Amino acid sequence: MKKKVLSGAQPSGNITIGNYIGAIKNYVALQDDYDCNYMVVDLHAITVSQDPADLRERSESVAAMYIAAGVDPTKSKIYMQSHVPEHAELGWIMTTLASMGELERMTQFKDKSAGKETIGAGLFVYPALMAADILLYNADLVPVGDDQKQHLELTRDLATRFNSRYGEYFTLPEPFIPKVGARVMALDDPMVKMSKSSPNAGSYITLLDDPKLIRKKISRATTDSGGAVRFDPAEKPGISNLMAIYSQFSGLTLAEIEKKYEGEMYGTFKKELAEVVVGFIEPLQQRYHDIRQSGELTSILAQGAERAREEAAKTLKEVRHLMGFLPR
Ligand code: AQP
Repeated sequence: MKKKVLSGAQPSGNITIGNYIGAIKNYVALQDDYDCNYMVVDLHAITVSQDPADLRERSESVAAMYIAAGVDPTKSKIYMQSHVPEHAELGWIMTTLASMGELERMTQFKDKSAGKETIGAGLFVYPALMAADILLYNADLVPVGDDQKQHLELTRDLATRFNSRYGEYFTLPEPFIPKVGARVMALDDPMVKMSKSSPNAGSYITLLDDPKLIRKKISRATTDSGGAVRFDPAEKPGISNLMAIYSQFSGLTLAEIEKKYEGEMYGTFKKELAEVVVGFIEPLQQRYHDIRQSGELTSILAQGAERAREEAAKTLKEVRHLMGFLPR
């Protein structure tokens, strides 16, 4: 039997090159060898307020983007998290296993709640729902960016806690994080992660950005003092971030990029980086629009959810039994 993979992205904005490099590229790479579930995690997205019309549009957009990026719905299950209600039920169970202290230590919660007057309880318990997403299918591997590593560790802790209280049941999942581009940084501030919901559109590149806009955003990206194109995240975080992006879209190693741009100025490097990114994104956007216009998305999502639900329902039945719930 194939090992299992689970991952997802929130429909909280348009998919960025950070989401693609950190996670979605690996969704595609793993789908031939693993039994893969790729969700659009709409229940996660509502942990911050979402306009209903935007949520609907982005949900379809993220699903279409998975396919445009190369996720094959005949191999992988693509579905909406909310179409498999077992996620919410196991999410509640995981919430009861998590402690306040553990959840308070989550850096993503700290970042997202910083400076806010009101903080939704959903944002606080989000990592318990993420643990449920993964454990519901006993996933072995979770392709994610570096920002999700801490949530993965919590998932393993919650699984271990469940197993020791109720009997060995859950598989402890491993994160699958790219070596280069694990945390793509914001274009305007290389000390901050690139995020699709950032209020500053100049900080990110989305896979739906117009080529002209991509060129402009890259030309304005923050670089460091000293002109050499050299990978040194501590001393030269701006150019190092751009080099990681170049590497992921061109297939060149960081050393090859350094060699190629030896003696060149940042300007030349940035111009060519923009063409590398645009060269990848233009055909992807064509595929994306074809999928949106084909009208096939609804049935792809329905089939994905149906296949996922079979397995999810089985897990939940066993979990309820182990915990002492009366059979239905
Ligand atoms: N900057 C990034 N570099 C590398 N990987 C990243 N990921 C996110 N940002 C980067 C990875 O993309 C996947 C989907 O992310 P998500 O939608 O579940 O939520 P997120 O991690 O909170 O991503 P964003 O873009 O920052 O969304 P918002 O703005 O809504 O919070 C995950 O695997 C993530 O690691």
